[in-house]
Amino acid sequence: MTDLTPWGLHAVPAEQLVDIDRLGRVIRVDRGECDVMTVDGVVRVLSDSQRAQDELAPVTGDWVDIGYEDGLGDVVARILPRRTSVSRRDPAERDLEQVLASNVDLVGVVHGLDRPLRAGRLERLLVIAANSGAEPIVILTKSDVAIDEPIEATVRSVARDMEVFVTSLEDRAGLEAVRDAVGATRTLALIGASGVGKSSLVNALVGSELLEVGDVRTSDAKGRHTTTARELVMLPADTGLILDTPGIRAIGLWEAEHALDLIFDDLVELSNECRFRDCTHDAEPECALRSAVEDGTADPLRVDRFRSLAHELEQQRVREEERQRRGDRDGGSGRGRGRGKGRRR
Ligand SMILES: Nc1nc2c(ncn2[C@@H]2O[C@H](COP(=O)(O)OP(=O)(O)O)[C@@H](O)[C@H]2O)c(=O)[nH]1
Ligand SMILES: [Mg+2]
Ligand SMILES: [Zn+2]
Repeated sequence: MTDLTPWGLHAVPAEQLVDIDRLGRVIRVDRGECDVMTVDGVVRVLSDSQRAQDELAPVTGDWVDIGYEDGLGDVVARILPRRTSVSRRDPAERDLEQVLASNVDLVGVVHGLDRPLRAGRLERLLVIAANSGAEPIVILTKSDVAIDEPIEATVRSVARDMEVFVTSLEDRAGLEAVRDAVGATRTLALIGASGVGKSSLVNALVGSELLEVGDVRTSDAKGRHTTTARELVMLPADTGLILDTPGIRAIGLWEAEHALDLIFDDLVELSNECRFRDCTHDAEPECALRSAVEDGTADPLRVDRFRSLAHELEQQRVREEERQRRGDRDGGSGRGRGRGKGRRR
């Protein structure tokens, strides 16, 4: 019997566990099938989203109820409500959410110190991390081959009061600290570009070459990468769980207004002093953000990035409202392509 407690079971509210037939946590998702950790060990389960669930496809980290269907075998019958979910805008479809991982406690935004860091990219990843409902942290890898740029200072200016870990696999620096931050029964999801060292970090923490490392990347006909799955792995001696994700290039935000406020709380606070409540900090008179830029107390680039992210989310909201109005008119017809991949809220 596998004890599901180290897999994070205690975080599932008891009332969600009534009427469950076979409980398990999704530890890996492949096309149409997934691996689910259950009391009987890992079970391979069919997860054809189109068939099983119209709107909700299982993602790594989900708690699910496994059912059985004649001719199909084990299937994902139901996905329990997600406590947290890391999601972005689907890169293939502008107005669809794509969930990358669920029920995680920490989201580590990973960057390699061997390459330059664009503050705007880090900000986007942090907004995605914070928007999940989990705690965002930053992990800077490869300190042994760090380039001569003030990356940590940039990270500080963007991540401000978040925890920042600096690691190197060369001398295992920082690894214990990351492991301690995860903690037993908790899940850390890693997100970041390809090649920054996410899978190597997991392997180093696990103590074996469990995950594939290096710039291995193949594409299917549609040009998406399909190599690395999102995988949930247990650290030795039940000291926590890590969820590795393939490198993400496109980091479109999805309904992340609240997280934007968290990452830019200083600017949000300042904007309360703008004359207009709906100030876009563009050409309006008596704009507190523009004044702060003019008198040198706010970073003009950071203010620009804040404005453009806020604008992106606003546009998305407008489109969503329009779609809902249209949907109401045609009586809610029109199933979207690829809808099973995410969830429209
Ligand atoms: N020098 C050095 N190389 C590292 C370190 N961590 C990862 N790498 C290398 O970075 C490359 C990409 O690592 P990988 O884990 O596949 O990155 P991922 O795409 O984020 O999963 C591999 O060649 C690793 O060996 C480190 O701490 N120091
Ligand atoms: Mg990897
Ligand atoms: Zn303003």
